[in-house]
Amino acid sequence: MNVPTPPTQSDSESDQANNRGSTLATYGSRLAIESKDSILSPIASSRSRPRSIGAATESADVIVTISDYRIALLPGDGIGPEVTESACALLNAISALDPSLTFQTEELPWNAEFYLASGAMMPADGMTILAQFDAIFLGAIGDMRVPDHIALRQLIFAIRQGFNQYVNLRPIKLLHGVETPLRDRGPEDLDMVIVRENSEGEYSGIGGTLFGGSVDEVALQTSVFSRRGVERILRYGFELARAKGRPLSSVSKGNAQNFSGVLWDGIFNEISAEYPDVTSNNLLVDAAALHLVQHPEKFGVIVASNLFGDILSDLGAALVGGLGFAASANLNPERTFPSMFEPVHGSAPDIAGKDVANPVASLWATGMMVGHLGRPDWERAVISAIEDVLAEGRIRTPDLGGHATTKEMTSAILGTLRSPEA
Ligand code: GGG
Repeated sequence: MNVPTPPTQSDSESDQANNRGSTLATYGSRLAIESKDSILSPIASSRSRPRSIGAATESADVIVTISDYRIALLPGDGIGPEVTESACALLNAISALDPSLTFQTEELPWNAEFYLASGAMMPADGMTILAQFDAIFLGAIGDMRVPDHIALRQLIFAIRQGFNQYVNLRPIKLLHGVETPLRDRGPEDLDMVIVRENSEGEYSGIGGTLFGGSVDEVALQTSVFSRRGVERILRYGFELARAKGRPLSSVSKGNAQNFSGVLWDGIFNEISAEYPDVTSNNLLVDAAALHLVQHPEKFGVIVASNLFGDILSDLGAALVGGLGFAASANLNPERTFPSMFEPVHGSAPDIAGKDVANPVASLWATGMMVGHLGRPDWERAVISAIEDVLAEGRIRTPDLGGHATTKEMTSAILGTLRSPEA
Protein backbone atom coordinates (compact mmCIF):
# COMPACT_ATOMS: atom_id res chain seq x y z
CA MET A 1 0.00 0.00 0.00
CA ASN A 2 1.22 3.44 -0.84
CA VAL A 3 1.57 5.73 2.12
CA PRO A 4 1.84 9.41 1.25
CA THR A 5 5.22 10.88 2.00
CA PRO A 6 5.17 14.13 3.94
CA PRO A 7 7.03 16.86 2.07
CA THR A 8 10.52 17.72 3.12
CA GLN A 9 11.49 21.15 4.32
CA SER A 10 13.16 21.79 1.00
CA ASP A 11 9.89 21.10 -0.88
CA SER A 12 8.29 23.88 1.02
CA GLU A 13 11.19 26.28 0.72
CA SER A 14 11.33 25.87 -3.01
CA ASP A 15 7.58 26.35 -3.13
CA GLN A 16 7.90 29.64 -1.33
CA ALA A 17 10.66 30.69 -3.64
CA ASN A 18 8.44 29.91 -6.61
CA ASN A 19 5.31 31.65 -5.46
CA ARG A 20 3.32 32.26 -8.54
CA GLY A 21 0.24 34.08 -9.28
CA SER A 22 -0.46 37.62 -8.59
CA THR A 23 -0.64 40.18 -11.25
CA LEU A 24 -1.11 43.82 -10.78
CA ALA A 25 -3.96 45.89 -12.05
CA THR A 26 -4.92 49.43 -11.34
CA TYR A 27 -8.36 50.71 -10.60
CA GLY A 28 -9.86 53.70 -8.97
CA SER A 29 -8.84 53.45 -5.36
CA ARG A 30 -6.07 52.35 -3.06
CA LEU A 31 -6.83 49.05 -1.35
CA ALA A 32 -5.89 48.37 2.25
CA ILE A 33 -5.53 44.72 3.18
CA GLU A 34 -6.02 43.79 6.80
CA SER A 35 -3.97 40.87 7.95
CA LYS A 36 -4.06 40.75 11.71
CA ASP A 37 -7.50 40.61 13.08
CA SER A 38 -8.85 37.37 11.72
CA ILE A 39 -9.72 34.79 14.37
CA LEU A 40 -7.32 32.61 12.43
CA SER A 41 -4.15 34.58 12.69
CA PRO A 42 -3.04 35.57 16.14
CA ILE A 43 0.50 34.77 15.09
CA ALA A 44 1.66 36.76 12.11
CA SER A 45 3.48 34.91 9.37
CA SER A 46 4.58 35.11 5.80
CA ARG A 47 2.97 32.42 3.65
CA SER A 48 -0.26 33.26 1.87
CA ARG A 49 0.23 36.96 2.02
CA PRO A 50 -0.87 38.57 -1.23
CA ARG A 51 1.94 38.24 -3.70
CA SER A 52 3.61 40.35 -6.34
CA ILE A 53 1.84 43.40 -5.25
CA GLY A 54 2.48 46.87 -6.44
CA ALA A 55 3.52 48.46 -9.62
CA ALA A 56 3.28 52.09 -10.37
CA THR A 57 0.64 53.40 -12.67
CA GLU A 58 0.34 56.68 -14.43
CA SER A 59 -1.53 58.00 -11.44
CA ALA A 60 0.43 57.16 -8.31
CA ASP A 61 -2.51 57.00 -5.92
CA VAL A 62 -4.68 54.53 -7.82
CA ILE A 63 -2.81 51.31 -7.21
CA VAL A 64 -4.90 48.27 -6.45
CA THR A 65 -3.44 44.92 -5.61
CA ILE A 66 -4.67 41.74 -7.20
CA SER A 67 -4.16 38.83 -4.86
CA ASP A 68 -4.32 35.59 -6.75
CA TYR A 69 -4.57 32.40 -4.69
CA ARG A 70 -4.27 28.80 -5.76
CA ILE A 71 -6.70 26.57 -3.91
CA ALA A 72 -6.57 22.77 -3.97
CA LEU A 73 -10.04 21.25 -3.75
CA LEU A 74 -10.51 17.81 -2.27
CA PRO A 75 -14.26 17.23 -2.66
CA GLY A 76 -13.96 13.67 -1.32
CA ASP A 77 -16.96 11.41 -0.84
CA GLY A 78 -20.72 11.53 -0.20
CA ILE A 79 -21.97 15.10 0.20
CA GLY A 80 -18.37 16.38 -0.06
CA PRO A 81 -18.65 17.29 -3.77
CA GLU A 82 -21.96 19.13 -3.19
CA VAL A 83 -20.64 21.29 -0.35
CA THR A 84 -17.39 21.85 -2.25
CA GLU A 85 -19.47 23.23 -5.12
CA SER A 86 -20.97 25.70 -2.63
CA ALA A 87 -17.45 26.66 -1.48
CA CYS A 88 -16.38 27.32 -5.09
CA ALA A 89 -19.50 29.37 -5.74
CA LEU A 90 -18.59 31.50 -2.74
CA LEU A 91 -15.03 32.06 -3.98
CA ASN A 92 -16.45 33.14 -7.34
CA ALA A 93 -18.95 35.46 -5.65
CA ILE A 94 -16.19 37.08 -3.61
CA SER A 95 -14.09 37.60 -6.74
CA ALA A 96 -17.07 39.11 -8.54
CA LEU A 97 -17.63 41.59 -5.72
CA ASP A 98 -13.94 42.24 -5.11
CA PRO A 99 -11.81 42.14 -8.28
CA SER A 100 -8.70 42.44 -6.10
CA LEU A 101 -9.16 38.81 -5.06
CA THR A 102 -8.94 35.92 -7.49
CA PHE A 103 -8.89 32.21 -6.80
CA GLN A 104 -7.55 29.52 -9.09
CA THR A 105 -9.11 26.27 -7.96
CA GLU A 106 -7.92 22.81 -8.91
CA GLU A 107 -9.89 19.70 -8.10
CA LEU A 108 -7.98 16.64 -6.92
CA PRO A 109 -10.09 13.46 -7.07
CA TRP A 110 -8.58 11.79 -4.00
CA ASN A 111 -11.41 9.86 -2.42
CA ALA A 112 -12.79 6.35 -1.99
CA GLU A 113 -12.96 5.76 -5.76
CA PHE A 114 -9.33 6.80 -6.02
CA TYR A 115 -8.44 4.37 -3.22
CA LEU A 116 -10.32 1.50 -4.84
CA ALA A 117 -8.52 2.11 -8.12
CA SER A 118 -5.03 2.76 -6.76
CA GLY A 119 -4.81 1.29 -3.25
CA ALA A 120 -4.11 4.67 -1.66
CA MET A 121 -6.09 7.80 -0.79
CA MET A 122 -3.63 10.03 -2.62
CA PRO A 123 -0.80 9.49 -5.09
CA ALA A 124 2.74 8.93 -3.83
CA ASP A 125 3.61 12.54 -4.63
CA GLY A 126 0.30 13.86 -3.27
CA MET A 127 1.87 15.97 -0.52
CA THR A 128 4.32 17.51 -2.97
CA ILE A 129 1.41 18.40 -5.24
CA LEU A 130 -0.56 19.94 -2.35
CA ALA A 131 2.46 21.90 -1.12
CA GLN A 132 2.26 24.04 -4.25
CA PHE A 133 -1.11 25.52 -3.25
CA ASP A 134 -1.85 28.45 -0.98
CA ALA A 135 -4.64 26.60 0.79
CA ILE A 136 -6.59 23.36 0.66
CA PHE A 137 -10.36 22.94 0.88
CA LEU A 138 -11.66 19.51 1.90
CA GLY A 139 -15.31 18.52 1.47
CA ALA A 140 -15.87 15.23 3.30
CA ILE A 141 -14.28 11.82 3.51
CA GLY A 142 -16.03 8.53 4.18
CA ASP A 143 -17.39 5.67 2.09
CA MET A 144 -18.58 2.25 3.22
CA ARG A 145 -16.25 0.53 0.76
CA VAL A 146 -13.12 1.87 2.48
CA PRO A 147 -12.47 1.44 6.22
CA ASP A 148 -12.76 4.89 7.82
CA HIS A 149 -9.51 4.55 9.73
CA ILE A 150 -7.63 4.00 6.47
CA ALA A 151 -9.35 6.81 4.58
CA LEU A 152 -8.87 9.32 7.39
CA ARG A 153 -5.31 8.30 8.20
CA GLN A 154 -4.14 8.33 4.58
CA LEU A 155 -5.72 11.63 3.65
CA ILE A 156 -6.91 13.95 6.44
CA PHE A 157 -4.40 12.96 9.10
CA ALA A 158 -1.57 12.65 6.58
CA ILE A 159 -2.19 16.24 5.49
CA ARG A 160 -2.58 17.60 9.03
CA GLN A 161 0.59 15.89 10.25
CA GLY A 162 2.63 16.25 7.05
CA PHE A 163 1.93 19.98 6.79
CA ASN A 164 2.30 20.54 10.52
CA GLN A 165 -1.24 21.87 10.76
CA TYR A 166 -1.08 21.61 14.51
CA VAL A 167 -3.96 23.99 15.20
CA ASN A 168 -7.53 22.94 14.48
CA LEU A 169 -9.82 25.92 15.00
CA ARG A 170 -13.51 25.16 15.38
CA PRO A 171 -15.79 28.12 16.06
CA ILE A 172 -18.91 27.39 18.11
CA LYS A 173 -21.20 30.33 17.54
CA LEU A 174 -24.97 30.50 17.65
CA LEU A 175 -26.18 32.60 14.76
CA HIS A 176 -29.33 34.67 14.89
CA GLY A 177 -32.16 32.66 13.38
CA VAL A 178 -30.84 29.30 14.61
CA GLU A 179 -32.32 27.53 17.60
CA THR A 180 -30.20 26.09 20.37
CA PRO A 181 -31.53 23.12 22.33
CA LEU A 182 -30.55 25.01 25.50
CA ARG A 183 -33.55 26.68 27.14
CA ASP A 184 -33.43 30.48 27.52
CA ARG A 185 -30.09 30.79 25.76
CA GLY A 186 -29.29 32.99 22.76
CA PRO A 187 -26.41 34.10 20.54
CA GLU A 188 -24.91 36.19 23.37
CA ASP A 189 -24.42 33.00 25.42
CA LEU A 190 -22.85 30.82 22.75
CA ASP A 191 -19.80 32.34 21.12
CA MET A 192 -16.55 30.48 21.56
CA VAL A 193 -13.79 28.78 19.62
CA ILE A 194 -12.21 25.41 20.21
CA VAL A 195 -8.46 25.25 19.65
CA ARG A 196 -7.83 21.58 19.16
CA GLU A 197 -4.32 20.13 19.09
CA ASN A 198 -4.20 18.59 15.64
CA SER A 199 -0.93 16.80 15.09
CA GLU A 200 -0.26 14.43 17.99
CA GLY A 201 -2.07 13.35 21.18
CA GLU A 202 -4.53 10.50 20.88
CA TYR A 203 -4.58 10.68 17.04
CA SER A 204 -0.83 10.30 16.55
CA GLY A 205 -1.37 6.93 14.88
CA ILE A 206 1.19 5.06 16.98
CA GLY A 207 0.27 1.57 18.08
CA GLY A 208 -0.14 -1.98 16.98
CA THR A 209 -2.03 -5.21 17.42
CA LEU A 210 -1.13 -8.66 18.63
CA PHE A 211 -2.83 -12.02 18.11
CA GLY A 212 -5.26 -10.51 15.59
CA GLY A 213 -8.63 -12.25 15.32
CA SER A 214 -8.04 -14.55 18.29
CA VAL A 215 -9.57 -14.41 21.76
CA ASP A 216 -6.21 -13.05 22.92
CA GLU A 217 -6.34 -10.12 20.52
CA VAL A 218 -4.64 -6.98 21.87
CA ALA A 219 -4.65 -3.44 20.48
CA LEU A 220 -2.31 -0.71 21.63
CA GLN A 221 -3.04 2.91 20.72
CA THR A 222 -0.39 5.23 22.03
CA SER A 223 -1.06 8.88 22.80
CA VAL A 224 1.86 11.17 22.13
CA PHE A 225 2.12 14.38 24.12
CA SER A 226 5.32 16.32 23.56
CA ARG A 227 6.31 19.39 25.55
CA ARG A 228 6.77 21.26 22.26
CA GLY A 229 3.36 20.19 21.00
CA VAL A 230 1.49 21.07 24.19
CA GLU A 231 3.33 24.35 24.65
CA ARG A 232 2.64 25.60 21.15
CA ILE A 233 -1.07 24.80 21.18
CA LEU A 234 -1.56 26.41 24.59
CA ARG A 235 0.43 29.43 23.53
CA TYR A 236 -1.66 29.72 20.36
CA GLY A 237 -4.80 29.57 22.50
CA PHE A 238 -3.54 32.24 24.89
CA GLU A 239 -2.60 34.55 22.02
CA LEU A 240 -6.05 34.07 20.53
CA ALA A 241 -7.78 34.66 23.88
CA ARG A 242 -5.72 37.81 24.40
CA ALA A 243 -6.50 39.08 20.90
CA LYS A 244 -10.21 38.43 21.36
CA GLY A 245 -10.34 39.63 24.99
CA ARG A 246 -11.98 36.36 26.02
CA PRO A 247 -11.26 33.82 28.79
CA LEU A 248 -9.37 30.59 28.10
CA SER A 249 -10.22 27.11 29.36
CA SER A 250 -7.59 24.41 29.14
CA VAL A 251 -9.19 20.95 28.98
CA SER A 252 -7.45 17.75 30.05
CA LYS A 253 -7.87 14.73 32.28
CA GLY A 254 -4.90 14.99 34.58
CA ASN A 255 -6.52 13.07 37.43
CA ALA A 256 -6.76 9.90 35.34
CA GLN A 257 -4.09 10.37 32.68
CA ASN A 258 -1.23 10.48 35.10
CA PHE A 259 1.48 11.04 32.49
CA SER A 260 0.09 12.94 29.54
CA GLY A 261 -2.58 14.81 31.51
CA VAL A 262 -0.10 15.80 34.17
CA LEU A 263 2.34 17.07 31.52
CA TRP A 264 -0.47 19.08 29.87
CA ASP A 265 -1.60 20.61 33.18
CA GLY A 266 1.96 21.49 34.23
CA ILE A 267 2.58 23.27 30.94
CA PHE A 268 -0.77 25.07 31.26
CA ASN A 269 0.38 26.38 34.67
CA GLU A 270 3.67 27.61 33.19
CA ILE A 271 2.13 29.31 30.16
CA SER A 272 -0.82 30.83 31.99
CA ALA A 273 1.71 32.66 34.18
CA GLU A 274 2.98 34.38 31.03
CA TYR A 275 -0.52 35.71 30.30
CA PRO A 276 -1.70 37.35 33.52
CA ASP A 277 -4.08 39.53 31.49
CA VAL A 278 -5.98 36.47 30.19
CA THR A 279 -8.52 34.93 32.57
CA SER A 280 -7.92 31.20 32.42
CA ASN A 281 -8.88 27.97 34.11
CA ASN A 282 -8.08 24.30 33.83
CA LEU A 283 -11.00 21.90 33.45
CA LEU A 284 -11.30 18.15 33.43
CA VAL A 285 -12.86 17.14 30.14
CA ASP A 286 -15.93 15.67 31.82
CA ALA A 287 -16.50 18.89 33.76
CA ALA A 288 -15.98 20.86 30.55
CA ALA A 289 -18.77 18.87 28.87
CA LEU A 290 -21.09 19.60 31.80
CA HIS A 291 -20.27 23.32 31.92
CA LEU A 292 -20.63 23.72 28.16
CA VAL A 293 -24.28 22.78 28.54
CA GLN A 294 -24.95 24.50 31.87
CA HIS A 295 -22.83 27.66 31.51
CA PRO A 296 -21.86 28.11 27.86
CA GLU A 297 -21.49 31.87 28.37
CA LYS A 298 -18.37 31.25 30.48
CA PHE A 299 -16.38 29.91 27.52
CA GLY A 300 -14.35 32.00 25.09
CA VAL A 301 -11.37 29.94 23.93
CA ILE A 302 -11.14 26.23 24.74
CA VAL A 303 -7.79 24.50 24.26
CA ALA A 304 -7.88 20.72 24.21
CA SER A 305 -6.02 17.69 22.96
CA ASN A 306 -6.83 16.05 19.63
CA LEU A 307 -9.46 13.63 20.97
CA PHE A 308 -11.00 15.87 23.62
CA GLY A 309 -11.17 18.79 21.18
CA ASP A 310 -12.86 16.57 18.59
CA ILE A 311 -15.49 15.34 21.03
CA LEU A 312 -16.20 18.74 22.57
CA SER A 313 -16.58 20.32 19.15
CA ASP A 314 -19.41 17.91 18.28
CA LEU A 315 -21.07 18.77 21.59
CA GLY A 316 -20.55 22.44 20.79
CA ALA A 317 -22.00 21.96 17.30
CA ALA A 318 -25.10 20.39 18.82
CA LEU A 319 -25.56 23.53 20.93
CA VAL A 320 -25.50 25.86 17.92
CA GLY A 321 -27.71 24.03 15.42
CA GLY A 322 -25.84 20.86 14.54
CA LEU A 323 -22.98 19.77 12.33
CA GLY A 324 -24.35 21.90 9.51
CA PHE A 325 -22.88 24.86 11.41
CA ALA A 326 -19.50 23.40 12.34
CA ALA A 327 -16.65 24.89 10.32
CA SER A 328 -13.02 24.10 10.80
CA ALA A 329 -9.55 25.35 9.93
CA ASN A 330 -6.45 23.13 10.11
CA LEU A 331 -3.71 25.69 10.44
CA ASN A 332 0.01 25.67 10.00
CA PRO A 333 0.45 28.97 11.84
CA GLU A 334 4.01 29.46 10.58
CA ARG A 335 2.68 29.22 7.00
CA THR A 336 5.54 26.99 5.95
CA PHE A 337 2.88 24.75 4.42
CA PRO A 338 -0.65 25.32 3.18
CA SER A 339 -3.46 25.19 5.72
CA MET A 340 -6.61 23.14 5.15
CA PHE A 341 -10.23 24.20 5.62
CA GLU A 342 -13.20 21.85 5.96
CA PRO A 343 -16.68 21.50 7.30
CA VAL A 344 -16.49 19.28 10.39
CA HIS A 345 -19.26 17.02 9.12
CA GLY A 346 -18.56 13.77 7.36
CA SER A 347 -19.76 12.44 4.03
CA ALA A 348 -23.38 11.73 5.16
CA PRO A 349 -23.99 8.93 2.61
CA ASP A 350 -27.71 8.83 3.46
CA ILE A 351 -28.28 12.25 1.88
CA ALA A 352 -25.46 12.23 -0.68
CA GLY A 353 -26.44 13.31 -4.19
CA LYS A 354 -29.83 14.63 -3.05
CA ASP A 355 -28.90 18.32 -2.94
CA VAL A 356 -30.18 18.70 0.61
CA ALA A 357 -27.00 19.07 2.66
CA ASN A 358 -26.73 22.25 4.70
CA PRO A 359 -23.98 24.30 2.98
CA VAL A 360 -23.35 26.64 5.94
CA ALA A 361 -20.38 24.77 7.46
CA SER A 362 -18.70 24.63 4.07
CA LEU A 363 -19.33 28.32 3.34
CA TRP A 364 -18.14 29.28 6.81
CA ALA A 365 -14.95 27.22 6.38
CA THR A 366 -14.40 28.94 3.04
CA GLY A 367 -14.79 32.29 4.79
CA MET A 368 -12.16 31.19 7.31
CA MET A 369 -9.87 30.30 4.41
CA VAL A 370 -10.23 33.74 2.86
CA GLY A 371 -9.61 35.24 6.32
CA HIS A 372 -6.46 33.15 6.66
CA LEU A 373 -5.29 34.26 3.23
CA GLY A 374 -5.31 37.84 4.50
CA ARG A 375 -8.90 39.07 4.22
CA PRO A 376 -10.62 38.75 7.61
CA ASP A 377 -13.04 41.43 6.44
CA TRP A 378 -14.39 38.92 3.90
CA GLU A 379 -14.56 36.23 6.56
CA ARG A 380 -16.84 38.50 8.60
CA ALA A 381 -18.87 39.37 5.51
CA VAL A 382 -19.48 35.67 4.80
CA ILE A 383 -20.67 35.01 8.36
CA SER A 384 -22.96 38.08 8.15
CA ALA A 385 -24.51 36.84 4.91
CA ILE A 386 -25.11 33.39 6.40
CA GLU A 387 -26.67 34.98 9.48
CA ASP A 388 -28.89 37.31 7.43
CA VAL A 389 -30.36 34.39 5.50
CA LEU A 390 -30.90 32.37 8.67
CA ALA A 391 -32.47 35.29 10.51
CA GLU A 392 -34.79 35.94 7.58
CA GLY A 393 -35.78 32.29 7.91
CA ARG A 394 -37.36 31.71 4.51
CA ILE A 395 -34.74 29.51 2.90
CA ARG A 396 -33.59 26.58 4.99
CA THR A 397 -32.34 23.12 4.27
CA PRO A 398 -34.20 20.12 5.77
CA ASP A 399 -31.88 19.85 8.81
CA LEU A 400 -33.35 23.25 9.82
CA GLY A 401 -36.92 22.20 9.19
CA GLY A 402 -37.10 23.70 5.70
CA HIS A 403 -37.37 22.41 2.16
CA ALA A 404 -34.62 24.34 0.39
CA THR A 405 -31.92 22.55 -1.54
CA THR A 406 -28.19 22.97 -0.97
CA LYS A 407 -28.02 25.05 -4.14
CA GLU A 408 -30.96 27.25 -3.14
CA MET A 409 -29.53 27.98 0.27
CA THR A 410 -26.09 28.64 -1.22
CA SER A 411 -27.63 31.04 -3.77
CA ALA A 412 -29.57 32.85 -1.04
CA ILE A 413 -26.42 33.36 1.01
CA LEU A 414 -24.37 34.47 -1.99
CA GLY A 415 -27.17 36.81 -3.04
CA THR A 416 -27.02 38.42 0.41
CA LEU A 417 -23.23 38.66 0.46
CA ARG A 418 -22.00 42.24 0.43
CA SER A 419 -18.53 43.58 -0.03
CA PRO A 420 -17.09 44.53 3.39
CA GLU A 421 -16.35 47.99 2.00
CA ALA A 422 -19.99 48.61 1.03
N1 GGG B 1 -15.32 17.10 6.49
C1 GGG B 1 -14.19 16.36 6.77
C2 GGG B 1 -14.48 14.93 7.13
O1 GGG B 1 -14.95 14.18 6.32
N2 GGG B 1 -14.17 14.58 8.37
C3 GGG B 1 -14.40 13.27 8.84
C4 GGG B 1 -13.83 12.99 10.19
O2 GGG B 1 -14.31 12.11 10.89
N3 GGG B 1 -12.80 13.69 10.63
C5 GGG B 1 -12.17 13.44 11.87
C6 GGG B 1 -11.43 14.61 12.36
O3 GGG B 1 -11.71 15.75 11.99
O4 GGG B 1 -10.49 14.43 13.14
